[in-house]
Amino acid sequence: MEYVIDNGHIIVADQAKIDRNDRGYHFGDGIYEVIRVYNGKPFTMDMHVKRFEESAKKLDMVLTLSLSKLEELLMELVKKNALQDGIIYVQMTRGISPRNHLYSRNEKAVITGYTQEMPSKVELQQNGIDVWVTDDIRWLRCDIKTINLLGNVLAKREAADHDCHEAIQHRNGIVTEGSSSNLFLIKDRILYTHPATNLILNGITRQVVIGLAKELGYEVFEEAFPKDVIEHADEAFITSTTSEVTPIKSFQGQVEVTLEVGPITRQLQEAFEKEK
Ligand code: PSZ
Repeated sequence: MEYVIDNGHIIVADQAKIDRNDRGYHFGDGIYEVIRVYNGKPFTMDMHVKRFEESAKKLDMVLTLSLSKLEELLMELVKKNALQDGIIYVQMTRGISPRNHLYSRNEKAVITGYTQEMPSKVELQQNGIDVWVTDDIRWLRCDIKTINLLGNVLAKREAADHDCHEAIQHRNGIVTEGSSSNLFLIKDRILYTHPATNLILNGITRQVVIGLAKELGYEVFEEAFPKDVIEHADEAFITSTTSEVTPIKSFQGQVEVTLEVGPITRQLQEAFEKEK
């Protein structure tokens, strides 16, 4: 039997109901997190729930349960679904009310969630992916993990239409991030990635990988760079909860570069494997 979180409670999946007046449907008015589970154990759950709370605050929403209660609830769901290797998805919408742009601060937030088996993408991590370079058309609060992801989904579709696995976005020539991942370049043994500003989501995997790189003795420059410098990179990879550390073997579209999967990317993949 599959269980889900419905309005903050764990119930049988078939019995879950979504209200058609949920503000998530009307406006994409909500937030989410995706948390990786390895061997039945959530990975960096504390960082994810903290970011969930921060996303809520930035959208003038209030979490209706404490972070420790939320962690307990998610752990209970993992156990009930006997999830071994996969993800937990959790989201909170602002509430249920007839369509109206103006929200009230008395809305009762709706927390839903589910789990899904998902093994690591070993083949992609071994061979690398092709990425499509395109304009970043998103709003100016990409630091918030909102369910409103139109810019991201259009970029992902555009990438797939060019047989690429991920879109790498740039804003006026400055590279920001992937449609659902963060980007790292390596040049002369130094790692470069966009700083954690309002223009990117500060990925949990990004933060873990920056920590691991520093522990391994590498310098990490959290600096914005123009898309033209991609041509001079020695190595490149993306990070995310589901892709972990995935090498890039080519950039296509507005930048055309072919890359080998390099030794530092491999070293970081190994370090990440140990961290799991
Ligand atoms: O399963 C999926 O489709 C997932 S799991 C994580 C994401 C998608 N996306 C995370 C993400 C993102 O959406 C953007 C715009 N930038 C960076 C990331 C990476 O964040 P973490 O490392 O926290 O998953």
